[in-house]
Amino acid sequence: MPKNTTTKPDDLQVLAALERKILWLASWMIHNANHLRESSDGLKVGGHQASSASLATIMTALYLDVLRPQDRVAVKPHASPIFHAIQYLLGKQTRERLEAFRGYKGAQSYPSRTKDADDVDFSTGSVGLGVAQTLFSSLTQDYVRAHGWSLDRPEGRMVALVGDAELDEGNIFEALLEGWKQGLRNCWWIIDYNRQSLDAVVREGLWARYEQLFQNFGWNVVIVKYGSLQQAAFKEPGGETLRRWIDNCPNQLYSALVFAGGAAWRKRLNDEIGDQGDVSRLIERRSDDQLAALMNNLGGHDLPSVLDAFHNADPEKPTCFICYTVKGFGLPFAGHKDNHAGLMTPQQMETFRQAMGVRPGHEWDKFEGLSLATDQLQSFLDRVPFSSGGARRLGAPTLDVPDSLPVTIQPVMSTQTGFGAILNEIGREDSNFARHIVTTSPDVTVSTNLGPWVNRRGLFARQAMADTFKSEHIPSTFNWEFSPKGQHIELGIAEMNLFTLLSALGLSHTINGERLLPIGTLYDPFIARGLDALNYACYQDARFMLVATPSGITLAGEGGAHQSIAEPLIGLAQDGLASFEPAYVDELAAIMRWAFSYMQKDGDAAPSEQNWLRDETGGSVYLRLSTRPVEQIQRTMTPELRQQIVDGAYWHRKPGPNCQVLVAYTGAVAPEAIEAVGLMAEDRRDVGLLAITSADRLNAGWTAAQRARERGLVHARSHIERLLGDVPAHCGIVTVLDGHPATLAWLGAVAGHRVRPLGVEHFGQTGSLAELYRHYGIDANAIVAAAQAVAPGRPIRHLKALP
Ligand SMILES: Cc1ncc(C[n+]2csc(CCOP(=O)(O)OP(=O)(O)O)c2C)c(N)n1
Ligand SMILES: [Mg+2]
Repeated sequence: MPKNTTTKPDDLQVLAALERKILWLASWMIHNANHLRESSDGLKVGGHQASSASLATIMTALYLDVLRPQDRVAVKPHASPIFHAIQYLLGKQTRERLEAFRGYKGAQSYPSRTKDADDVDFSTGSVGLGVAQTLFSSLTQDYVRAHGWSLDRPEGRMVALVGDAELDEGNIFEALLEGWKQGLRNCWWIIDYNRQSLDAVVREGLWARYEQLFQNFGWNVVIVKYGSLQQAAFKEPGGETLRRWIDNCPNQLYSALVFAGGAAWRKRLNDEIGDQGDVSRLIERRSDDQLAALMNNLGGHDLPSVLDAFHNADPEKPTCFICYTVKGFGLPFAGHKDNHAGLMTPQQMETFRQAMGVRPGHEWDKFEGLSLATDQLQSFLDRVPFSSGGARRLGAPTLDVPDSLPVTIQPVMSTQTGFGAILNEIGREDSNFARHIVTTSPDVTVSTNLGPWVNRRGLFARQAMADTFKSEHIPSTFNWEFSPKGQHIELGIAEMNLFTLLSALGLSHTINGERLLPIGTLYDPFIARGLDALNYACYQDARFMLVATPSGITLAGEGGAHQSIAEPLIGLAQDGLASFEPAYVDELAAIMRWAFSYMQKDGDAAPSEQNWLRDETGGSVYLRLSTRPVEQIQRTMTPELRQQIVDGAYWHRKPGPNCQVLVAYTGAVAPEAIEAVGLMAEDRRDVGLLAITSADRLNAGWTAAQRARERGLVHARSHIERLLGDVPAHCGIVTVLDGHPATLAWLGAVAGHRVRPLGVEHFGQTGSLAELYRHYGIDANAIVAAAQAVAPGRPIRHLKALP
């Protein structure tokens, strides 16, 4: 039920004073940063000043009155200065960082969980993603509580401050649909309806589309259009005429008049509704300044209006607030369509400083220029509920991971089948570890082999839903029963939602104080579909396991639309994501075992001397798996082998001292690599076979070790440097994977060997596996031909002519 809390008049007065202060500090911060930049590299700060001002009132109301410690907020990227200014007033941000806004180690241009020091809840920057993150965080909170965790903490509201142009991002609508399916609650999206984007003024009447749209998805929509001055004026004789005029005024014209000021308002209003008796008198009673104040008094700049709207929201329903605002409100370029990158000139800033009563040299003083007593202001800030709850970053104990993940290895098996089997085994257990795993998939649960796990652990929904096929006794392989205890969250197809949900689940330890071990599955090529959301999740340091399968042209019959090429390069380059592509199921089990522990790490220990990787800092993990059945190796998993698999490579066949050529392979093309080595054994000496389980980790260790040596640690050696250390300089290397050849091409630079990288560079097509491997040049014959080219010698007898 609505709380109907109202804010006391004294507090309103303080809030109004602090709102002015916040706008001042934010504007000063940007002005200051601009001078800093201009003097160094001439770059101007863009996008912040006008965009921030638009949200000053709303954010003052939220942070200083409405929000509670358990609430979490995604702030529109360009409102970052307002956020930092508020944190400064609350004692959570330093003056030094504000002075260095946008500078080295200063407050960040866009709020950042990982780079800012003042408790950003959700990073923003790529518009649309922070908005969806709040929705999935609310679902995550429900998941955690439904499982009986974090019940000693009050439920938080997940709040997004959304730019109106931000709503053009499709991922927001994908999230909306998912929110409806999952029974979203405790979620607020506050739209800063300033009717301006970066370039210009937005289309007319968008608010009505938003209203219908949100209502269709089960949201409450609250329109905060008129401020209290306007509401009072509408009650005066002629007020209704004025309201109609405001309602019919096009966005562009309203913005232009806001910019032009009181005299322009008067002329326009008189021209259009002037000779209508009462309304003329309503206009005449006001000076130019008063008229401008009235016309600019949109709901989003009126503390009583926004406070009233926020305090009366119903937590059981998601709520969208459409708050009318003016971009650049309170600043000289308010409303101007070109104001996005607008900056106040030194003269304008000087006028603003005087109007704010700020003395030169006192620009950063917290209460400078405010007429209320310092004690009153400080004691108000000390009582602000939002900052009364101690540390905002929560923690959760590390979950014990079993020493090994058991799995029955069939003689011939794919890594995808292995993944399903490993999870199925985990699903049998009633351990704390197993209980904290949560899986999710965008409508590819069954085809990525999560089915057996889901059969054991059930699907999650806040309300139980039976599997009708089961209750009707119709045989089915899969048990599709939903309950609050289920451990699989089934998503619609949108991959953006998968990554945003993983981002939310993967931050549960710090947001909800309960750690989850999220695993998301999808087809490898569709990583590209959600790539920005994946990048966003990593940037926030969310922790999850991404299992991408099937992958590559190995998926022969499916054709080019389903065959991934570039994803191994994404795995190599994506920060915060350790990527693996195992060939065998015992490798996969070793990697997953390590990954569950890596996902939980949060230390700052120095890199390990064994691989030069910073494993103690932890991160997320990407497993690129395949549906290709591969003959498995019968072997005992020794601790040494396990470590090498995790470090990224091991000798499948160690080369002899006179090795002329070695083949380095990754993933499901292992049989081709093995076959090729066999074919050339008679004609090249000591051929080696290097199994690469993680090009990413090998590469990262290699660059880190080089940097360490450059800093003077002369003995630093990475794993790949050790492996290739004894390989003679004249030895050629053929690398091969079912993905872009550049993934492994760098291996030649490690110790100066000549490399011929094989892989897939062009869109695939349908065909049999043998046909496609031959066509794209990653079959055994192509490997042999490449070996002959990089390691000349007598002709390799088994080599056939290439197609
Ligand atoms: C994904 C993405 N595309 C483009 C941008 C560049 N950009 C930053 S703000 C903005 C427009 C913002 O308009 P709105 O959301 O209405 O906020 P306002 O500036 O009006 O406050 C754009 C296009 C971005 N940050 N992220
Ligand atoms: Mg806008």
